[in-house]
Amino acid sequence: MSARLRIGIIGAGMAGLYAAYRLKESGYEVVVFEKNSDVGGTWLQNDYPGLHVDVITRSYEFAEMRSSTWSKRYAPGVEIGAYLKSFARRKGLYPLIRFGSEVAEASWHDGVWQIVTTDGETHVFDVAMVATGFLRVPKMPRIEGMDDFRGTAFHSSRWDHSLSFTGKRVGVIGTGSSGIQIVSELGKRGHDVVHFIRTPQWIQIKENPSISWLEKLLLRIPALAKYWDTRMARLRVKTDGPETWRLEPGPDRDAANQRFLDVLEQEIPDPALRRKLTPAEPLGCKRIPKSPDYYRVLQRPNVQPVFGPLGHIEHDGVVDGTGVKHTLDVIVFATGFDTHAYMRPMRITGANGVTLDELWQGAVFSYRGVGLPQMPNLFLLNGPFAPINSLAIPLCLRDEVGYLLRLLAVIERDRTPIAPTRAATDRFVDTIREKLPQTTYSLCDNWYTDASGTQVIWPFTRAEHGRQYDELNLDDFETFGLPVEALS
Ligand code: N01
Repeated sequence: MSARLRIGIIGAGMAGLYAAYRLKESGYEVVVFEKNSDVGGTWLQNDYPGLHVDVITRSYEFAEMRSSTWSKRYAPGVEIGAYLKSFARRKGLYPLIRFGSEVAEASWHDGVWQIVTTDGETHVFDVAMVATGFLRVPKMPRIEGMDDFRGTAFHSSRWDHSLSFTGKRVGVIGTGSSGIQIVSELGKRGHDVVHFIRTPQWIQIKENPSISWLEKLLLRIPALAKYWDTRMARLRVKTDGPETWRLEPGPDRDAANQRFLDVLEQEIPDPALRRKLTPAEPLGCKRIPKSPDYYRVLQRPNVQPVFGPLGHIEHDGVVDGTGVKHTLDVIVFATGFDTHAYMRPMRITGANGVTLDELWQGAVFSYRGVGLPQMPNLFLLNGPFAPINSLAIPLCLRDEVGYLLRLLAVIERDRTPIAPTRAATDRFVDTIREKLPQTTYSLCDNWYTDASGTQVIWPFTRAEHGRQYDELNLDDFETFGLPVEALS
């Protein structure tokens, strides 16, 4: 182990950048591996038309670099991308990052992590930190005939910007946040759009006003910015209800349900269409897409909703489940991500040759979202059971990285690698599994659901997420002895 820990971070998205910044500030030796040519991760790869962040953007910033220049309450994706680049530049992170450097494998040998990139280079670290995210690997469905399609087809996170949509008929498959935003934008631009809706989703209609020049001025003054943020937080509770409605049944959940039904009634005058757009699944079991205008756009003459499962795909279009053919020039697969890939397909091998795939056979899990048994000195950010639905990512990272910094100080002080024990990890996972059935997340299959049928999500409050890290709980960890030569 070197005098100051050498730490290899995998990924330069929001998590990797934030960790790199905090670790660098603490004097650690940091190298970041990033397969893309710039920072941003999800916000670099997703750049479809209409992309906006769906949390109030002032709560989507790092506390260490506040911004007063967002154009809208829910800022366009391009502004988030620019913010992350600016964070990396202003915090001096670019020199730490090896771009175009994809990690193929990481293995624990003789008390260090060996990180091997796809170009065959090997790098050695005391600690590995995996910040690869969970919305990274596109999920493409297998639909009969899809390879015969002669138009242009792509996943929402691989947008073909060379394509002109003028005069083209576009089919969008999927009603998650991506599909809703894409259909709204293309529809508003007047394109001919067919939206394939296999399962209607609950959609929150939220206006997205511009932030005026006066507000931007106020946001430069910390006391006034604090007032603005408090006002927004209150507004959020008013429109979204208290965070606990998802976590336990009761009147708040019933009230939320009624609010959504009222909005459907207001937005969709045609009862037949309203019936088709009213979800059968319980509110909140899937992550709720937000949009100022999706329902209104869907009722425009240039936008056609098609309900039910797809039939098959032919060379010039999609045949729906009732046998009707929809002739198309373009198909956008807004079909989501393999959210449980996490650091895979990287090959990760921990102590005694145990691999990540062996550890996660059947189900993904973690210790407090950040650690794994048998993986000494390997830490995850936004790992399994992180509060990815309820807490804005920067706030989640503040909790996680704060805890990891304290753990790293112990590792450096004692010069001993550590990993959570299997027993402590099982206790943590059991607490989560016990609580999940009360939450809305457990009420349907969604992208949190793993192969064993468990929703991999934080089922407690935001405050409890922070509080779980109050104590280091070193008893939950075991040490991994260094080889004799490393001790000399
Ligand atoms: O993906 P999803 P997403 N035939 O998994 C449908 C974040 N995000 O990319 O419900 C027909 O939610 C599937 O249908 P069904 C956010 O966390 C954030 O939209 O399985 N349809 C579903 O409708 C979000 O939750 C932002 O019946 C098929 C859709 O594809 C997460 O990313 C913006 C199908 C997948 O929905 C993922 O959202 C965008 C098939 N064979 C995303 N296969 C912002 O904050 C799948 N579907 C900006």
